[in-house]
Amino acid sequence: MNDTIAAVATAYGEGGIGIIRISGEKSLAILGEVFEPAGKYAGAVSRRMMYGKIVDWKSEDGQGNKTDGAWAIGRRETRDKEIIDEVLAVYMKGPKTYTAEDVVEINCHGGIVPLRKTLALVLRKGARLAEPGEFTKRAFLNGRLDLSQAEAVIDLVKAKTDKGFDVALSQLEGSLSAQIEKIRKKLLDLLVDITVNIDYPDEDIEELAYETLEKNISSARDMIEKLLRTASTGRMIREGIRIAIVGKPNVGKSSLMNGLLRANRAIVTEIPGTTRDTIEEAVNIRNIPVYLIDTAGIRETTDQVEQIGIEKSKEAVQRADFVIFILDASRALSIEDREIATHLEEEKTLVLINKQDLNHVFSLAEAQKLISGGAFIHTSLSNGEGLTEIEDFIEKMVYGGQVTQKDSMMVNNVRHIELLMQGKDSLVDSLEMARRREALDFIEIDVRNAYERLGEIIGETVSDDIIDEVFSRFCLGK
Ligand SMILES: Nc1nc2c(ncn2[C@@H]2O[C@H](COP(=O)(O)OP(=O)(O)OP(=O)(O)O)[C@@H](O)[C@H]2O)c(=O)[nH]1
Ligand SMILES: [Mg+2]
Repeated sequence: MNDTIAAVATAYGEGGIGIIRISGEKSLAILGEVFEPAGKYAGAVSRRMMYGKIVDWKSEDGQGNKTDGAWAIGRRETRDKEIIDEVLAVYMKGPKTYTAEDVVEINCHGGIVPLRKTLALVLRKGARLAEPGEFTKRAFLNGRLDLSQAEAVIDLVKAKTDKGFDVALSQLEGSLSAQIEKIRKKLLDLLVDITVNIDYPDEDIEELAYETLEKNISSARDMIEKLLRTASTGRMIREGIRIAIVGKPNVGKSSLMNGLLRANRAIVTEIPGTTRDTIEEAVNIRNIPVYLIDTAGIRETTDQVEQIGIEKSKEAVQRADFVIFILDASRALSIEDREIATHLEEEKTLVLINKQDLNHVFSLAEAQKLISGGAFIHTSLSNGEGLTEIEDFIEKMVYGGQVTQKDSMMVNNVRHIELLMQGKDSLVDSLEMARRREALDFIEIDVRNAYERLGEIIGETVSDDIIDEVFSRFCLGK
């Protein structure tokens, strides 16, 4: 923690500018070693941008050895130097910085070579190459962010949709932390009550104590449940959902794929068996990242290539979060339709009765016999009819009707969900014990456990391994 770290903070590649970030005690000193300001200069002022050059001094000491020039800032040097880049540099004094340490940022010309050269020089002057996420980790270790906020930083960077970004931003601003703190405060009060009662068992307050205990435990449990209810939506917004499109050949699967993508991605022909391999494409549907998987039509076949494609279709169904099953209204329901239906879970399936523009040869009731619980939409995909209803349906399914779209407070991180569930389980156990009027010592153990699990979310009671694990998911320079 005491050393000074540096990394390229911008994306690798060519760009208008590229930024080297340095954080730690030696930041300013290192800047002084590598930066030569243009014009008159009186010393670095915090948060003031300076124009100048990155230079590698080539001077010699009395013994003829090359030495590095110290403190170029403020002194016009006449010694030999190699100019590395022309830059804008800024020094930001801690603790009101990203890492809560002294930070320097050097805006170089964006490009792999200038950045690499400047970084190499900065490292030679005493900085160490930062690990992925180390800047944010320092912000956490220095108490500027809690762990859930630090995790929100990764989500912010990796957000795939506006909605995912909103959720991450709200979490970074501390919305989740505030909820967790509220529940923990409640549990802490509970623990104090329990301790008082354990310590003074003679007082005649036992019965009352149990009643209040029950009330408080269940209220804390309700608060956790409320957070957990936002979880599946939150996770889908963050990670996206995989939707497999299945059906027998020629029903219009690839037409749906193209319709939702608003592009001719998959080949559509009147020949059954056109799609032979699964095709995956990402699309943003109402701000939800969706991975669409178009599959080969499932049927009995002796064609080896088609058979492999069909195996992959079946796999796609297994791996999908949701399935769109297409029927062709103009052809009778067949063994193939029935066979496919048996592999689908009704609550995870949307059935499209496609080709509405042609003659219908079976009724909705007949289709419902195939897969009773599923939702049905009538479509005419070659004309783009029904696409809006399908998108409405996906949106409704993801938001589940519980969370309004504007509400950005959602739990979306698997680690947080797991800890909330563990916390809830402990509270359920302790509630049971309170109802059975068991000894307070036992109840205390579970309440304390819940308190600690919630603490892990914000990083108050968390082991180093978990911290390392969390930050290892960051990119370099963040
Ligand atoms: N009349 C009519 N034709 C449609 C409709 N939807 C798709 N088709 C036609 O049906 C044929 C098959 O469409 P595809 O989208 O290729 O069907 P698929 O399910 O991907 O077929 P495979 O890849 O062979 O499994 C094409 O000629 C489409 O133009 C529709 O709503 N009405
Ligand atoms: Mg197809």
